[in-house]
Amino acid sequence: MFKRILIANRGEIALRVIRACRELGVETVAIFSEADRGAPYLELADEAICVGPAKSADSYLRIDRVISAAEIGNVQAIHPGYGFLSENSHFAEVCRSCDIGFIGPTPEAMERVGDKNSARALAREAGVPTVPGSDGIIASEQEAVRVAREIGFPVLLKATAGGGGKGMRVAANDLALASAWQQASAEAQAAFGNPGIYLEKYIERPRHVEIQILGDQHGNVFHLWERDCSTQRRHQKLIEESPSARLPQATRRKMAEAAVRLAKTATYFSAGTVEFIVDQEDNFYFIEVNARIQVEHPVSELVTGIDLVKAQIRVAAGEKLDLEQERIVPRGHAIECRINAEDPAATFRPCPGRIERIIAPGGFGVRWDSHATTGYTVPPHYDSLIGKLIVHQPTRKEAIATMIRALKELRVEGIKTTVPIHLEILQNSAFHDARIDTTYIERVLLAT
Ligand code: MV4
Repeated sequence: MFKRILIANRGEIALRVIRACRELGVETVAIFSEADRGAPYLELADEAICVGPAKSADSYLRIDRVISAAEIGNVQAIHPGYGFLSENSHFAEVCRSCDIGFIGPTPEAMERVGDKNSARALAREAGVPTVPGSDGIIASEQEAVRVAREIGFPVLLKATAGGGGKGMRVAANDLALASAWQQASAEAQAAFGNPGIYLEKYIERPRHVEIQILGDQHGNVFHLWERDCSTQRRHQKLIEESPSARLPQATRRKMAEAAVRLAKTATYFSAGTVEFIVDQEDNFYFIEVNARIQVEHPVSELVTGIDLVKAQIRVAAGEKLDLEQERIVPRGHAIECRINAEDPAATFRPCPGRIERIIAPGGFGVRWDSHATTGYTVPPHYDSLIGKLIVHQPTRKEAIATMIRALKELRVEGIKTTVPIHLEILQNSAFHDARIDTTYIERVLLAT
């Protein structure tokens, strides 16, 4: 096991990793930018090193500075968290060349699953259902029209270097497709430095269901069942839950087994998420792999009882996972609400600023993962997440009731947060009846 680990991240996920390390008896080195100097969670690390000014590009994203901090801090490994450098295969490669452990997949596995087009090829090889579409990058408008006519309109154009909804465009017919292909390609080149576009049949009003996987360096890959992340707004997840409320057991099992096959085909280890969309007839289609620990990982931890961050650290240290798939039986129902410093009444405009007072909820079945404290100033430079409220109860109905109780108990004074929209969603009949798809929030709830 490592003696000392650097956490190349900030905020709630940095605190989450520090907690896991402390329980493993591993020392921690935190990094911070000038904007995070003095943040209370940094005091929980054994050492904290400044890596630069507020701007991410000059601090948290500076590979040279993170590696320097790792050398100064005399660490054996780095945990990247999520976002920032967590899916940067060059960073994972630099760690390896500096003989510093990277707590995540190998650079090769990260690239195999990270490029959307190569991931689709892996999925086909692993017998994982993919959305009917092009067999790779579309080379011309003519090819786009030919493929679209084969699979049927509407179709969706996607950037192979994109992800998370960036660079997607729907086309309803030949004429629209020609111009959409031009624009999507130009946008992809501008946004990702790669104009590669592929094409899929557009699945109307899908649900977003993802499978948590966990592999070690001895060829073992396990799944921790699914999370339903359909409650989103503009590809920003608001609420995640497990299990997925309206998915037949057979479908859940087939998705989970498909995800494990894909990970094994990719020789993937550490934590990862295989993302699917599910149509109205419960058909599921592979979309992409997220080669990192995700914001919503606590939902899976609560229903399975497995600490995913500790498992990642153990795997990176070469340990074999002490798990058996048959013994990973989800228990109860977990729901997570992302508490962001945003104003839902003003198109979720970020609202950084000083938290005059914060009182966290507690009680039976309530988990509050947050770095925020009274007097903490939410900086404007990074994502607006200030904490995750996660509840775990025997049934979904009870979990919803506990979440409503905990949201009403949570006090955050001095800044606006997304608490009101969560209360509105949790008391909405469509959410209660689990009739939410990925378009519902924008189509119905925010249409007013
Ligand atoms: C799709 C789709 C419909 N049809 N692919 C959005 C980003 C990435 N996660 C994949 N996404 C989608 N891919 C086909 N062929 C609809 C979405 C989608 C979506 C998917 C999951 C979660 C939220 C979403 C919101 C809008 C669109």
